[in-house]
Amino acid sequence: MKTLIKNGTVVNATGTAAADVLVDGGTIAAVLAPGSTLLGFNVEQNVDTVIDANGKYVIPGGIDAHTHMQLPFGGTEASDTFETGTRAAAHGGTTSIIDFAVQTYGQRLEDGLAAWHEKASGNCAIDYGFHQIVGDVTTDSLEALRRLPDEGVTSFKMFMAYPGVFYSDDAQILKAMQVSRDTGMLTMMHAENGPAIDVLAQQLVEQGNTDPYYHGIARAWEMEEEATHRAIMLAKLTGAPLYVVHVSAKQAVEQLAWARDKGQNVFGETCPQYLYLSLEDQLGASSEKWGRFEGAKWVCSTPLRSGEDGHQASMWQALRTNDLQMVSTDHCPFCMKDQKELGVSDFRKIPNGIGGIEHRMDLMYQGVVTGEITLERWVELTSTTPARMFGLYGTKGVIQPGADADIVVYDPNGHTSIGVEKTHHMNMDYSAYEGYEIDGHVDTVLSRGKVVVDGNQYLGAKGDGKFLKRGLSQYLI
Ligand code: DUC
Ligand code: ZN
Ligand code: ZN
Repeated sequence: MKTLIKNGTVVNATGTAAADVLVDGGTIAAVLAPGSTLLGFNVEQNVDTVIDANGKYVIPGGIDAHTHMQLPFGGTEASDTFETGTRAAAHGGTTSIIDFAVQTYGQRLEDGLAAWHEKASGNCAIDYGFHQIVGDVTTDSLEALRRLPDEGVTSFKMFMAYPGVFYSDDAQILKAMQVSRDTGMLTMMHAENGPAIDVLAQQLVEQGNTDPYYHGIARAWEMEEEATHRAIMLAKLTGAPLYVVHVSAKQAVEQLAWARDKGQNVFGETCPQYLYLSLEDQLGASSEKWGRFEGAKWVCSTPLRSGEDGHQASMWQALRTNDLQMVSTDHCPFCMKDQKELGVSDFRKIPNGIGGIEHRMDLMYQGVVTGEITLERWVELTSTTPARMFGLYGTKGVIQPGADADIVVYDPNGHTSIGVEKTHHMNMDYSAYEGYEIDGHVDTVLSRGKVVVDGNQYLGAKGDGKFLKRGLSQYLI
């Protein structure tokens, strides 16, 4: 099966050029100058399918390196399954995800990973890999961690937040980071001072401040800055490469930039919610239907930050200056009904998470339209760097011969209206980005050569996606 994507503008992280892309089976066979006779035959007459990308961008499929399908959390479970979540991802131009396999307290690490394989296998619309959450640091789990690169799991996440759930103390983090140093695995960190946050949250509730807004007050930026610094110092001491997830505070970015300027292998991601949404406008929102509980739609951790303090502008700037290297979603959807509602009288009981896997490519493209980032940087932040950071580059993250034919044809003259009654395939009863208008549109999506989305129509099938055995990070200095 051969496909020619002709007349398009190919955008890679390294540059943009008018080019035709020849796909043979699941891989890219050639990237040709328009009208090229290099192959010695009329390419168009020798393919099965032609996709005309005239006036459109041809980009490597998005890679969302931070998702939580079916995560048991906050007394419930994230509402997207691997089937619904990856289908929504495909609609939004994302062709690979890296989800977090969970080892819970008291569980063997291997069993946690096996459970995630069980959940995902045969259900995904697009390719998927795993990071490992280390929820119980023991001699056995550290030994098991050491063996994970052989299974294609080359990064693990620890939590400085959520005492009693996923939390690890500094001693446990230090021990795991020593494994990270020895193996080259990337340590991913949820950097918030959980024990201190929990005290602040309890005091707020005791004072009668139970609305979602106070989730953002309890999880103060000082607690993110402090934890980020502590993680950096532990990483420095041990020599572990560090990747801080869902960065939202400008002071945390300053910590990352400080460490990077000293040559340390320290990286960070942010998420669309920290670029577009704020403490005042979303966590503090009220509606006729939900009153002040409306803000529960945006309860996630790290929390949305104050627009008055300029955190959002600082995130955009850090994306331009490479103080932050990439954008993931932290896709962790919960419905308002029966899920977010658990915290109707106490913000601490609202399951933490926002769904956005379907909108990441569009929301980041809007940053190109508004002049926040360049076209090439859009591709770099959403596909190329995630591939390099997590050991997939060459196969993923680039339009070049030999790479997987994970390709998105994106129309800069198209339009996307985000809303739960409009563009919405995630298993949620609301949209965190309701009313957002995007000056672009995901037209066609190929996953390893197969057209899975064509003009809003889903043509894929569950089980199309295969497990990605990843190598070590290709981003280290
Ligand atoms: N933050 C969230 O908002 N949800 C899942 C886990 C996390 O760290
Ligand atoms: Zn986290
Ligand atoms: Zn997460």
